[in-house]
Amino acid sequence: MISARAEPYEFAFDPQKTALLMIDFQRDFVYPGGFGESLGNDTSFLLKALPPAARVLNACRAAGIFVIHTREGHRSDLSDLPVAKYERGQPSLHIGDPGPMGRLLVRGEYGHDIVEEVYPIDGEPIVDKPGKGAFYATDMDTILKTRGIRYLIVCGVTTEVCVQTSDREANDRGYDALVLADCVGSYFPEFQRVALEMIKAQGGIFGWVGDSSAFLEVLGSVYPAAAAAAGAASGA
Ligand code: TIU
Repeated sequence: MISARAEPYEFAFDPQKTALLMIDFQRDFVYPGGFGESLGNDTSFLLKALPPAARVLNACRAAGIFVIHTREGHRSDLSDLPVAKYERGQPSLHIGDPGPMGRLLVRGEYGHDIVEEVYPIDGEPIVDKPGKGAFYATDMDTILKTRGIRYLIVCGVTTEVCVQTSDREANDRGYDALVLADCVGSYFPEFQRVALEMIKAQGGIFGWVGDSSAFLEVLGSVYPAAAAAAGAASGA
């Protein structure tokens, strides 16, 4: 077991039983012209999570930590899209409507896919999910349990929506999860702050909150290749 500085106290984990969970780093949320912007959001707020998340991703790959990615989206016939989700917010553009990056939040479209900086490589499962949570209507739990995973390192967007929903789901399923504050992003700075507060309050009611530097420090001390990979990703 090794441990990373975190709140409300050190996050102890066994790297062999740990997965890096990369949540919804899709063009639809991160870039203008996608689903996120159609909801009235300024997507530029999410961009700053990408460089630290890429460093963590590269370090975990070098350390041999299991990596799993998620994407929120729907079948092209929208048969898994609840009417409630379709209608919510009375947006000018709905899920499934055409946009500059293809049909909004539809699987197989350019906007639905993951951005280049953190794109999956061979051997890293991608879990397509119809909802906000990574465990709802997916085989996420089966994949993690099959690998003997107990600990999760969490990066992704957005902090108070898909990241926190997934973190709560993971908590109820018996995982210990560390959310890296600089590797998650929200359209709302205030929600970023309070979403992270909620996780670590009450002795870590849903889990732990740390940051990429503390995590990379401990990983690099045990796996020198991880330190080199993180440095290479940052251009250091
Ligand atoms: N709207 C918003 O903040 N997020 C989402 O709709 N999905 C995810 O967080 N991935």
